[in-house]
Amino acid sequence: MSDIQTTFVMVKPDGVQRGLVGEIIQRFERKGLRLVGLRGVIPSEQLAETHYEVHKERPFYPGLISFITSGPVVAMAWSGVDAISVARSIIGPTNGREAAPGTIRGDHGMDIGYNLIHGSDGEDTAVSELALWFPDGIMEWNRDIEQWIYE
Ligand code: IDP
Ligand code: MG
Repeated sequence: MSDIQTTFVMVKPDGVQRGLVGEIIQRFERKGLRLVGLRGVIPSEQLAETHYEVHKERPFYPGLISFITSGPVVAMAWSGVDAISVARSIIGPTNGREAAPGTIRGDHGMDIGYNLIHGSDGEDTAVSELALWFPDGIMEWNRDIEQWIYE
């Protein structure tokens, strides 16, 4: 089995405030992704600014930083074949009003900024985001049911 990836996923403050943490984790578990990191944190300005550095010239950036630092987030690492694109499709497109029902944002979101969850958008960002949010590394473990997830 090639192309095993690990991706960074984060329940944003609106998802935590709305009590959607369990619901969101369940979707990734149920899909067959393997949980390799989980951490609750109230992000510092520095952490949020580093995470969203690519957007720093965008008009929504100041609001995005104050939103992400406003309360607890749940940082996660999920592993599996093509985990990066699989997670993005579970999450749905940025704007909840346009996201299809069945996706997390499509089922629970009505906004482009308050969109409940983040997922890495590529291999390079997954590596840098995992290093940023899990500086002590992620969990190395084998899952007994793996043989029933992949042929
Ligand atoms: P993504 O999270 O779907 O990858 P990006 O375009 O990378 O979306 O934007 C990062 C985050 O910035 C979004 O998830 C959302 O919270 C916020 N954001 C993006 N575009 C807007 C906007 O036009 N207004 C307000 N917030 C935005
Ligand atoms: Mg993005």
